[in-house]
Amino acid sequence: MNLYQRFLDAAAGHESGVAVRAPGRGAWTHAELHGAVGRCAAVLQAAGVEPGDRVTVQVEKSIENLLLYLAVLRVGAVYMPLNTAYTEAELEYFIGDAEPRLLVCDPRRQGELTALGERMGLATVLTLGADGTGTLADGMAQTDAQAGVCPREADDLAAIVYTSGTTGRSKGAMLSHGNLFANAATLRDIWGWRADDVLLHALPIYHVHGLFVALHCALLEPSPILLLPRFEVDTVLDALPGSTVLMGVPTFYVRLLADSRFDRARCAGMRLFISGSAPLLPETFDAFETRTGMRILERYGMTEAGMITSNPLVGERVAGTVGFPLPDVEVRLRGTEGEPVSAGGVGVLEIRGPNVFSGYWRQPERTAGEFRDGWFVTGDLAEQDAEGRISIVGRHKDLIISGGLNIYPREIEAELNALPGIDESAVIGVPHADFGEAVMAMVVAGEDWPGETAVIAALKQRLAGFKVPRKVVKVAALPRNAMGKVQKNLLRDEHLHTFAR
Ligand code: MLC
Ligand code: AMP
Repeated sequence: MNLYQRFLDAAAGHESGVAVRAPGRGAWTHAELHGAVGRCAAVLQAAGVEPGDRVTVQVEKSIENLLLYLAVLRVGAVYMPLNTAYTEAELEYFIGDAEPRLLVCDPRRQGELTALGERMGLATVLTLGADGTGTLADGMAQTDAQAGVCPREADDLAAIVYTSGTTGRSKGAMLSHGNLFANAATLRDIWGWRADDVLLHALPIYHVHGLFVALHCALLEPSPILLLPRFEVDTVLDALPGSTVLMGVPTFYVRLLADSRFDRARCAGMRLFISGSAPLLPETFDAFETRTGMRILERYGMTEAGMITSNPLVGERVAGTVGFPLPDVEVRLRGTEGEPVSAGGVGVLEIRGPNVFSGYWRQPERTAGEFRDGWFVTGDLAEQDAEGRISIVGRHKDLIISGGLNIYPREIEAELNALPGIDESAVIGVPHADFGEAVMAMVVAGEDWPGETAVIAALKQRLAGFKVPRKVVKVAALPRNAMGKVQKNLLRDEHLHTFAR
């Protein structure tokens, strides 16, 4: 039941077919990819990695990154990807929490992170560069050994992916081999994956969207992956004619539409554009259809469960809705006290299914707090129409989604409140043309506060750039309700047009 074995089985008989291509790195056949995975797995074992050990990975996207992920699965260890934008302070938290056996980082951060590792009692730090350099790559070049595939049960952990969640600090969602395989097989089927599909892959592979949703479909079919290092309009426009499927966050589609070269002719070979991770505006959906003659397929999911709902491959894709629950996922809507919601009403979406994670790493109480009678409480507010279509209409959780990346206001407020001169703060998301939402902060501060520019600079030292507020406004007081709770909705209304959409 090792998920990797499923990929290996899928590749059997296709050894000489292309598994993955990347600009400047040529094409790798399935035989080459899995041979390299076997060698990488041997290097991991030589570094002391055993089944169940966490392997923390913060490297640039590359074919090597892909094979490292597969090698971690192969040896039965637990893959723990981290956003490349995370600062040392952020890494310190993740490493302290997950206690990995091994950290793999970019060669450029070797000095800084080896020192961090030593301070934290982390056994080994290896490096891996996007150009195939680094100590891990050196190890692979020096070995012919192939580590075997470690047998795993469906419930055994395959990955821990940190997510901001609804309360407290970031927590590690524990995903099993069974969770990941169930979701991948369902998506391959409902999206009609084909052996002649070419996946245009421009998402980062440190989050579930790019790592699991996109890659697993292509690895299970199997079908070729064009692995781009990141989303860039020019590169994606060039790659579209040779591709058939693109998965992206709404910002991808907004940026493509802003370029007049993006047109019907360029999309002639494409069969599917999929959007998710953040709400796709109906105007983007409509503009896309007008320009290309195709309708974006919007789906909805989250780290803890992979994909949950999807618009249909065949049938009506409705703008502003996220479609139907996946065939093996049950959904229900509940009021905040757990009471059922009347037909057509809005409620918190709760879900159950083989894709749903088992809990947060070493956080049984927080896990218990996010399940109700065996159902996972997503924190998203939804409604369901008579046909069963789901629309996400809001969030019960205090969360900002910017360019498909989740930002947890309380984390930023804590950093702001720790700065000299700042008494208290409120962080909100406001509409933004490119990112969907952008981060903005209100601070209550004395005359001696260092000013907006210095505050932003100080936050950049501590937090990944995408979390840093684009604007910091000094206010006399924060609006509060009778319970003393900050009324963020009032702040959002007041600043709705700060970054006009
Ligand atoms: C980068 N920046 C962002 C940002 N991404 N700011 C806000 N929101 C973002 N998403 C900032 C950087 O800090 C930097 O700021 C500046 O923008 C330029 O950085 P960049 O790396 O060159 O940005 P760019 O390449 O334009 O990236 C934008 C993007 C990228 C939208 C292409 O963020 C992206 O690929 N997002 C996808 C995220 C994703 O995979 N989400 C799925 C999560 S899983 P400065 O100040 O340093 O210059 C999930 C479940 C599900 O949600 O349902 O899928
Ligand atoms: P993450 O925790 O990064 O996995 O993000 C999951 C959250 O992204 C969900 O709980 C939703 O709030 C949001 N999300 C994902 N897909 C969509 C979508 N299609 N529409 C609206 N929100 C979405």
